[in-house]
Amino acid sequence: MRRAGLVDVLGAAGQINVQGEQQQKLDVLANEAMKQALGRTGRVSTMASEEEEDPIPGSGDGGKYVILFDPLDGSSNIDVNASIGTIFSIHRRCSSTGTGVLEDCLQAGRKQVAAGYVIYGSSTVMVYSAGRGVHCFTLDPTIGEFRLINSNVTTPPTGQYYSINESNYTRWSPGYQKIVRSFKGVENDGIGKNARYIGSLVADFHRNLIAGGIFLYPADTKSPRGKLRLLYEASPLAFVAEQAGGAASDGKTPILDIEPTKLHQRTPLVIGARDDVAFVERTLREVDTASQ
Ligand code: P6P
Repeated sequence: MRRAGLVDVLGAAGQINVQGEQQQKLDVLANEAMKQALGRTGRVSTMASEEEEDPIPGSGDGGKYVILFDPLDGSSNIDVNASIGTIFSIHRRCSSTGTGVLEDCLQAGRKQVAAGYVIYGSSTVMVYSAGRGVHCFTLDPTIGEFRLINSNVTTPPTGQYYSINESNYTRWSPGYQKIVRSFKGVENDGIGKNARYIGSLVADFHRNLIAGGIFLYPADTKSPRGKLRLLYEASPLAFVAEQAGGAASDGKTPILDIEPTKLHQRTPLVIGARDDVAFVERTLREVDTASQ
């Protein structure tokens, strides 16, 4: 990415991934890099990637762990040099033998042993939690190592930002329309939040984690199950959000409590400041459930 444009890694790879999306060259490169790096550890029995239909066999029976990842999220932003990221979710295997086992991948987010992301922005920052707080590291290119810059990161209970693609407004439920009017200050005497939307989940999530905010990608008439994927986008970020004192739900149920049934299943996502997430859930109950 740092040399995109100088070497031939920009633009489309000319193939469609399992999601039906145009794969970017860097998507393919990032996916191969993740598989090679993780496969060599000898600790991973099974991997799953946004870029591949089926689970990927890891390093044989010795692997205790399962890793699910989105190798390069937000790749539509690559050619315009906006921040993009890698998201990862780590579980203990539940199968006793074999590799590439689907049941190992279909575990609820509450069972993650660790999760996090790397954001490729003005600096390369890795954020993760292993269940004891959230910790941030910055890559020091002079030594090629990640250095701890912030431990036990917490996110403000009420955020100053809201992040949502407002061009979908007409496709939302009345509840989400009311929520966004409230965030804009239309519903309560002009007291609202600042809108910030990069269109790259990791970048929007990271800003809200650090500065305080809420990200929403509701289900709508075009994406009735939402757009974002549960296992390697919503679930790992929900793990980080909860560890930082935030919250994440599909508008009703905590993301970490959703029992997955398909590897690439999608979910609505409301994530960030816990009081804002609670406000969204309350409003949806009052407006949408009441009107059903
Ligand atoms: P929209 C990027 O393609 C992505 O998967 C996420 O990184 C991002 O939050 C979302 O899609 C943006 O979607 O529909 O607003 O362009």
